[in-house]
Amino acid sequence: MSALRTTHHGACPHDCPDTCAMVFEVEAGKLVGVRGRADHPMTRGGLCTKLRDYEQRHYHPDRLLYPLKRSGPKGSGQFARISWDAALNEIALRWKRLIAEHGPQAIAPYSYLGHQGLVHGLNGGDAFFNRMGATVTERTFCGEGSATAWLMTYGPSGGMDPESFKHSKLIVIWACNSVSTNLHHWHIVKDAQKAGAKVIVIDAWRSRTAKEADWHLAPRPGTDGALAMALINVIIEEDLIDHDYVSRYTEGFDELAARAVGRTPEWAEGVTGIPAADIRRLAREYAGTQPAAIRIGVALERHQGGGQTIRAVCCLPALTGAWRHVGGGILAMPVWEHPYRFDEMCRPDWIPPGTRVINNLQIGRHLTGRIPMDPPILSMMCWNSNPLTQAPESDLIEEGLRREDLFLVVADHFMVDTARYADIVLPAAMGAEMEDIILSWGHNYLTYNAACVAPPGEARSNGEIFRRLARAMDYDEPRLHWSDSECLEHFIDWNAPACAGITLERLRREGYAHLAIGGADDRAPHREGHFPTPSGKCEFKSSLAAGGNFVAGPFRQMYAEQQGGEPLDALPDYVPCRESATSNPALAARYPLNIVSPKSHGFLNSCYANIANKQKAQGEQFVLINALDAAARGVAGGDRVRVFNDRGAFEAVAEITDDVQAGVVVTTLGYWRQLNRGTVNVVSSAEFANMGHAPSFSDNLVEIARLG
Ligand SMILES: Nc1nc2c(c(=O)[nH]1)N[C@H]1C(S)=C(S)[C@@H](COP(=O)(O)OP(=O)(O)OC[C@H]3O[C@@H](n4cnc5c(=O)[nH]c(N)nc54)[C@H](O)[C@@H]3O)O[C@H]1N2
Ligand SMILES: Nc1nc2c(c(=O)[nH]1)N[C@H]1C(S)=C(S)[C@@H](COP(=O)(O)OP(=O)(O)OC[C@H]3O[C@@H](n4cnc5c(=O)[nH]c(N)nc54)[C@H](O)[C@@H]3O)O[C@H]1N2
Ligand code: SF4
Ligand SMILES: [Mo]
Repeated sequence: MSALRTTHHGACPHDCPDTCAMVFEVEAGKLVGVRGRADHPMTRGGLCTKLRDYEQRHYHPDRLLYPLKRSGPKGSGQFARISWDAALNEIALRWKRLIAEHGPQAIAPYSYLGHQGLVHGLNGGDAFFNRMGATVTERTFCGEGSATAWLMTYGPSGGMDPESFKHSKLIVIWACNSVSTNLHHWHIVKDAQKAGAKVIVIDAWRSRTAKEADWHLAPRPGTDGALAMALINVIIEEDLIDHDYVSRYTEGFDELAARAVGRTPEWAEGVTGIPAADIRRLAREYAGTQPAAIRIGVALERHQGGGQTIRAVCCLPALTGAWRHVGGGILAMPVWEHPYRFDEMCRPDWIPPGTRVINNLQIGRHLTGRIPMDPPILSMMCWNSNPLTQAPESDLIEEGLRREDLFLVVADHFMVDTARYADIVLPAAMGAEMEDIILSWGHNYLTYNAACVAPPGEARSNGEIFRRLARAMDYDEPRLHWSDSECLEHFIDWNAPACAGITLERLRREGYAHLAIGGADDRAPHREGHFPTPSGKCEFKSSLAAGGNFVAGPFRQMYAEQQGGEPLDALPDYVPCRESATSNPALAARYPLNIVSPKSHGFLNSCYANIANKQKAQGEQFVLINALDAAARGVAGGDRVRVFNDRGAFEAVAEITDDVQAGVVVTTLGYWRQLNRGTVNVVSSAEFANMGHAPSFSDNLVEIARLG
C-alpha cells in the first residue's frame, strides 16, 4: 500500500513568462511529483522539459542544506558547516562594523528573478536593505530597455493578452524563441497557425521557433531598427495607413513620416541584409491582414539602438489600426496593469535621500573600481541571482569577487558560480517549500503556490532569511517581520478593479485567477485609443523624450524611474550597433563575428546547468558557425574552439550549420563557469544600450580560433 498522496496548488517560480500553474503531489511529507494544471488555459497540463521532474531538483544530492562558512581561499569551494546562529551573528557583526566605519552604502544587495514570488522573489530583500540605507542596485538584466521604449510610446498599458493571439490572422514573432522560452504562448500561436494565421519569425538565425514559422526573416543582429523604419516607410509611402486611427489616437504622425522618408527598403537591405522586396512584402502583408499581432522578445533591446528599435516596432500597430481588434496589437511584458504594491513590498520611502545607485550589469566594474566608488562596495548579498554566470564582463566580476576585503553573502540552492566565492552561504528553500503568489510577465493570471513540504536540512525561504537578518540587525519595523501570509495580504491591491472577484482566500482555494482586465476573447485595450501617456495618445513623437533617459521596469523599485541627462530623440529611428564595421571598423577588423547568446533550451538561465539529465539534453557548450566562416578559420565540425575578444575568452565545440548566416555566431546562455572553460558572458560587454540601461548582449564582436 502506498502512503496517502495529497495534491496542492503550485506555481512555477522560475524566471519564465509562462508562470505555469502546477499540481504538487506529496507523499509522506515529500514532494513526489509535479504536473501542469490541465484546466489552466495557458499551462494546458504540460510543463517544459526543465520542470517535468521538478521534485528531483528539490532532493538533488548537491542541494545546499546547511549554512556554510568559507574555509579556504576565495573561489576554492572550501567551506565548513556552521549553525544558523553562527551565520547570522557573523553577518550582523560584519555589517554593523562596516556601517559604523564606512556607512551603510558600503553594502549592496544583488538579486533577480531566480524566484518570481511576490514574497520570496526579486524584491524580497528590498525593504530590508532600504531600511539599512544600503547602496541601491538597479536591475536591468531583462526588459528595462523595452519597458522604457514601451512607456514612451504607449504608457503603462498591459498591451495584448497572450491568449487573444488565437484570434490573430498574422503573427510576427520578433526576436523571441518561443519554442524554448515561451512554450505556453507558442501553443496558442500554433493553434492560430492551424486556423490559417501566417506566422512570421524575425530572428538573427534559424532558431527552433524560426524553423516552425511560415516565413523566417534573418536581419543581421542589432539591425532590426532599420527593418522597422523601412516597414514604417512602406506603410506610409503606399498609404497602407488606418487614417482614422492615426488622426484620432496618435501623436506626431507628420514628424514620423518625415523621419521615415529616407528609410527605404533599399536602404534597409544594405543594413539588415534582408532583400528590399521581402521588406515591402512584409509591410504589405502586415498592414493588409487583420487582426495582426506582434510578440517581441527581450533580445530586441540588446544592442546600442535597442530602445529606439522597440519604439519603431511599437509604431506599427497604431499606423495600421491593428489595435482596434482582439488579437491585434503588440505583446511585450504584460505586467503594467497587474496590481502589485511595490510601495509595500520595497518601501522605497525608506531609502535615505541621496543614496547612490549602482547597476547590476556593471557589477564587475563597480567591484573592481573600474567605476570609482567611495566608499567601495565592501559587502554584497546575492540571492535569486547568479551574476558570475549571468552578468557581462564576468572575468571582471570574478576579479571583484576574489577581493579579500569583500564580504560576500550568497543564498542559493546549489553551490553556483557566485556562491563559490562567498564568505557565508545560506541554504535557500525551494518552490514547494514556501507559500507565495508568483507574478507573471507573460500572462495575466495570479498564480498561488502552497507550502506543502518542509525544506530539507536547514534550508529556509528568502522571506525567513530576511526576517532572521532583520532580527540580527535589530531592525524592529513591523514590515520586516511580516509572515509570508501577512505579506501576501499587503503586496497586492486586492481592492483594485483588476482584482474584482479575486481574494487571497479564493486563490488559496482555486490556485489561479485571471485578472479582471479583459482576456482571450475581449481584450482590445486600445480599440479607441486610451493610451495612458501624457497626451492620452500613442506617441510616435514622445513627450517623455525631453526629460532624458530613464529606467523603467516592471520589477523596479519606484525610485529607479527618475529621468535625467541629454534629451532623447523625440522620434524612433535606426541606431547602429556600437560594435560593428560601420561604428568601429578597427574593432571589426580584429573581431569580425557578431555573437548572439540567447537562452538554452534545456536550462533556465543558469538553473539546471549542473543537473545531469538536463546537461545531457542540452549538450555541451557549443558555438554555431556558418561553413564560410568555419572554412576561413580552418575549423571543422566538432572541433574545440576559442571564442574571444578584448574582454576575454571561452571554449566551445564548433557546430557548422547554415542556420546561421556568415558573420554571425550563436551560443547559448546558462553554462556554469566552474564546469566549463569560460562562458559567453566573459566576452559580453557591460555597456548599456541607449535606453533604460538595457544590456547589449547582441552587440558583441568576437573572433574564433581552432584549439590545439
Ligand atoms: N528554456 C529557457 N526558457 C527561458 C529562459 C531560459 O534560460 N531557458 N529564460 C527566461 C528569461 S529570463 C527570458 S528573459 C526569456 C527570454 O526569451 P526570449 O525573448 O526568447 O529571449 P532570448 O532567448 O534571449 O532570444 C530570443 C531570440 O532572439 C534572437 N536575437 C538575438 N539578437 C537578435 C537581434 O538583434 N535581432 C533579432 N531579430 N533577433 C535576435 C536570438 O537568436 C533568439 O532566438 O526566456 C525565459 N525562458
Ligand atoms: N549573454 C547573455 N546573458 C544574459 C542573458 C542572455 O540572453 N545572454 N539573459 C539575461 C536575462 S534575460 C536574465 S533575466 C538574467 C538572469 O540572471 P539570473 O537571475 O542571475 O539567472 P538565474 O540563473 O536564473 O539565477 C537565479 C539564481 O537564483 C537561485 N535561486 C532560485 N530560486 C531561489 C530562491 O528561492 N532563493 C534563493 N536564495 N535563490 C534562488 C538559482 O539557483 C540561481 O542560482 O541573465 C541575463 N544574462
Ligand atoms: S520554466 Fe516556464 S514553461 Fe517551464 S514549467 Fe516553469 S513557467 Fe512553465
Ligand atoms: Mo530574463
